[in-house]
Amino acid sequence: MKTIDTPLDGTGLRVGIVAGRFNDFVSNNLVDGTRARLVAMGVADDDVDLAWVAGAFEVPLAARAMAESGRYDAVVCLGAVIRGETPHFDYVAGEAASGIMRAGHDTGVPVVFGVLTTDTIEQAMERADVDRGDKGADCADAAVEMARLLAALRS
Ligand code: INI
Repeated sequence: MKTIDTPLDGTGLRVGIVAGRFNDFVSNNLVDGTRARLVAMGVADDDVDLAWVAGAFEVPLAARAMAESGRYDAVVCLGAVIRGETPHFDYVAGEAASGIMRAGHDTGVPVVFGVLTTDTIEQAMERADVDRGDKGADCADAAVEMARLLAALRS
C-alpha cells in the first residue's frame, strides 16, 4: 500500500478566508488562529486574503466567489452561530453548512468549514480561543492538507 503524501507545508499556497461579522468577538479569534497557523506552515501572510461578510448565512456565497476566482488553493469559512441568540439557528447554521459544502464540491477548490455552531456563547468562545480549542488553527491545517491532497490526486 502506498499512502499519498500530504505534508502540512503551506509554502506557495494562496488561501482565502471568509468571516462572518455577526458574533465578531468569536470570529476575530478564529481569524487570528487561522492566520497564525497558516503562516506557521509556511503560507506567506501576503498570500492570505480576508473578506468579512454580515453573518454565517452570507459566508457560502463569498466563499464560492473566492473559489471561482482561481486565485486561491483553499478557502476557509469562519463564523459563529449561537443557538441561544436566535430562533432561526437551525436555518442559519444549516444553510451555512450546506452552502459551504456545495461551494467546495461545485468548484473543486477545498472550502473548509469553520463556522462554529454552539448552544452558548461560552462554548463558542472556548472553541475559538487560540489558547484553548483553536478551531481556526484546525481549519488552517485542513485547508493546507486538502490543497496538497487535491494537487497530488490531480497531478
Ligand atoms: N449570523 C451568524 O453568523 N450567527 C448567528 O448566531 C446569527 N443569528 O443569531 O441570527 C446570524 N444571523 C445573521 C445571518 O447570518 C445573516 O447575516 C442575516 O440573516 C442577513 O442575511
